[in-house]
Amino acid sequence: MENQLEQQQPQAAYDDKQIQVLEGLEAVRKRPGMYIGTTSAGGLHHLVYEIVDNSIDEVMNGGCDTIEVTLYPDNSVSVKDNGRGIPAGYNEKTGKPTLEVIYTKLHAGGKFGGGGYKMAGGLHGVGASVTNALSAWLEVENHRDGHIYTERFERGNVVRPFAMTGETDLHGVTVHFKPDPDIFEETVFEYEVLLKRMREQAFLNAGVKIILNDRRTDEVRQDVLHYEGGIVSFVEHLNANKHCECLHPQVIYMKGEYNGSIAEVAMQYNDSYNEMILSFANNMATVEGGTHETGFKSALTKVLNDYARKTGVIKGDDKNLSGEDVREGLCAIISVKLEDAQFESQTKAKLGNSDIRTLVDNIVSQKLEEYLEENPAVGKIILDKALTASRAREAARRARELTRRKNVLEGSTLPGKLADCQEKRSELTELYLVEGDSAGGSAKDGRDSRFQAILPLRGKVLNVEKSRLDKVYSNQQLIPIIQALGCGIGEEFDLSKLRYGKIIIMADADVDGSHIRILLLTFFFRHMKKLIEEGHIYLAQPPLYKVHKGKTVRYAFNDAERDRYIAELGGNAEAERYKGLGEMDPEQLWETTMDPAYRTLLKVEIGDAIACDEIFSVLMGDQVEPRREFIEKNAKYATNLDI
Ligand code: 1YM
Repeated sequence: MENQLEQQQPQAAYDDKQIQVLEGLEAVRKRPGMYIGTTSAGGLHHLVYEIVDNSIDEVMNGGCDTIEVTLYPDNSVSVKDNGRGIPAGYNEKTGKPTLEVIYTKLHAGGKFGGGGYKMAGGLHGVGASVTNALSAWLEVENHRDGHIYTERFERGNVVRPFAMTGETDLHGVTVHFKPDPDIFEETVFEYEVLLKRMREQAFLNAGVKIILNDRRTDEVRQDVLHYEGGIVSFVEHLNANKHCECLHPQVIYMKGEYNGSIAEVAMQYNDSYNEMILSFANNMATVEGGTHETGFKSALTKVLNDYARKTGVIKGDDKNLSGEDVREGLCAIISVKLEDAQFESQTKAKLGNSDIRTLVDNIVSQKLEEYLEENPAVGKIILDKALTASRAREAARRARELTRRKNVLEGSTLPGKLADCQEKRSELTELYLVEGDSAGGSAKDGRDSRFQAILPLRGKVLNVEKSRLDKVYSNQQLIPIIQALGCGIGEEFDLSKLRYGKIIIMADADVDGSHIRILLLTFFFRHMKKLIEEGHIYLAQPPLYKVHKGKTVRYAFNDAERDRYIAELGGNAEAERYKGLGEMDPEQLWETTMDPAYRTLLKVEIGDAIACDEIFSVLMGDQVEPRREFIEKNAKYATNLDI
């Protein structure tokens, strides 16, 4: 990236290295998106990660065990570590202080030839200079070899030169900076976002202590993140937050090394029906997986099948357990550290190094087999879980076969209640899932039938969080939805067959409506996640009030809007509260909720896969107490509770 950039820049007429350095940071300020993704909240937090990453590198190199991150009232933030401190010398080529080079030169030396585990590619590792370029000011205080060295920058430029400013018994680096409000749309850090990232880093680097302080209000908040158990603690944390039962008390942990690369795996089964595998390469989440994940999955399936045959649980011609069978209820973390990480895919979130697949496969094949030999009771529990999953999958397959023979789940039959649209190109079509027959009737009459299809839903949808696949596939409320969408489900899901580009859930703005929304979202999240990931699922926003005076009518979507319209139309104006969609006539429903020119749709997105998994488990799962706690904690966010 650095080379490309330098080529794109006009050739400097003067051969002054200082100028070139400044031009480098100018490029960052001109196109910040290229370096940190966005200039909204995501990019803002990224500035902190870049600095913390340097401290984490020092942890990995064995020089540092404590990192402290502090937020201040002026929206500045400091990161302090107790590592070796930055070398205090001068750069041979430029004659500039090493510290200054790190903070002013893009990509200074690809992790400075230090032999660390810095990543090549992706947003990660673009480094401290990017944070400096995008900060209104940044100060470094470096404790090394008994001396304190400081330097200050503003918008990437040196304003107080590098100098020795004192003596010290300590060692380590403190960086204090304030993101530039001219660059960022959002300048207020979100504590929870930083906390999540710092916790993740603490899990991934066993033993490091990360302290997070919030000094922005009188009530100082502090979290100390310190896990001697590393990724074992990570798995315990994830399973505890899911509020399900673990099937065996101990997390299984495996680690191995080859050719300078290290791989670690921690895993534990719970009684849910979902799998949760999180993978990391050099402490960065690889949300699209990659070779480390593939190696893990294939070894797991192989080891458990071998073990099942060896113990006689599977015999002779019996079918093998599938990958999905052995991963039902599995929570696992895979973390690899390697020198030259290669990333695939657009988002650089998929690891490509093929030797890592072999490494992880070997470790899991060997260590898991040993573990099962030594812990036959746990082995039995895991096989029981996988066998039950396998039987359920078999039952689901039969249910699907049966319904398929009647052409039920295939696109060829459409549900009787569906009022389809004329348009066939799915980019242009919309399917409204409407709560209740009467609202369904209004929607049918009010819609633009050229591109809008309506499927009324009667009664409560199945809670799939508590149901196995066979029940899902034979459920009378879900079958029409699966049929209408046309893209199949489970192993046969095929996004290219989707019949509607937008799937819009339209339910009342009351408790029952919320329940239907969450049940449908649970179904899509657990069984057709791609639809959410690819942005096909929407929530309709029906108005809460009709404000009218004479023939003038306004629709209000919240109380403030209602009051504004009443004031605008004059004191006699009347406001009527809609009790439900069914109360609106077809024209009103079209005007307020379905007409693309005026309606508001909320697109459903998975911001945070772990948080989503937890929320669905807590809200829809077996245990009542965590649900009560969640609702109490979040009730304040519910704006229109109808009791
Ligand atoms: C709050 C941010 O940057 N800590 C930090 C940075 C470095 C070192 C230690 C370090 C690295 C090496 C040797 C090495 C850096 N040094 C360099 C460079 N904290 C923070 N702590 N000695 C110390 O990688 O070989 C770059 S970063 F280039 F000078 F070595």
